[in-house]
Amino acid sequence: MANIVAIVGRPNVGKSTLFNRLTGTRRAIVMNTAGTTRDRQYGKAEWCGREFSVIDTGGWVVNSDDTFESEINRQVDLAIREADVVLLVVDVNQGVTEFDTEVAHLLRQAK
Ligand SMILES: Nc1nc2c(ncn2[C@@H]2O[C@H](COP(=O)(O)OP(=O)(O)OP(=O)(O)O)[C@@H](O)[C@H]2O)c(=O)[nH]1
Ligand SMILES: [Mg+2]
Repeated sequence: MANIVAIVGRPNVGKSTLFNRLTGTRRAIVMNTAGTTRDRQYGKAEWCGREFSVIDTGGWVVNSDDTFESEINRQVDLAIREADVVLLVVDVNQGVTEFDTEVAHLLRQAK
């Protein structure tokens, strides 16, 4: 797979909604509950005449002790390593929160 875009961000900001829009599908489950997406999911997208692969990921939880959340973080980490582009999604209504800032910090470390 080439041209991979990973959609990353804290829980419940609209990552799966964006995945569905980009892939023209309803494969990703969208719900107003944080932690809906768990496994990463791959799809094909075309935007402005360019084709690429897109990965939906679960919401990144900073410094979590919860086993489920740590496993989701591990999945996000795999997607980041694989991706050519990482797209950080934030909720425009809430603005940039401290969790967004921490996720951004982790992404910068991933170079
Ligand atoms: N108003 C508005 N609501 C949105 C938008 N995008 C997503 N939502 C809503 O926000 C909620 C969360 O959307 P998801 O796409 O499931 O969010 P997510 O980031 O994938 O969530 P997790 O998988 O739990 O991390 C749902 O109720 C969506 O309908 C948007 O652009 N505008
Ligand atoms: Mg989701």
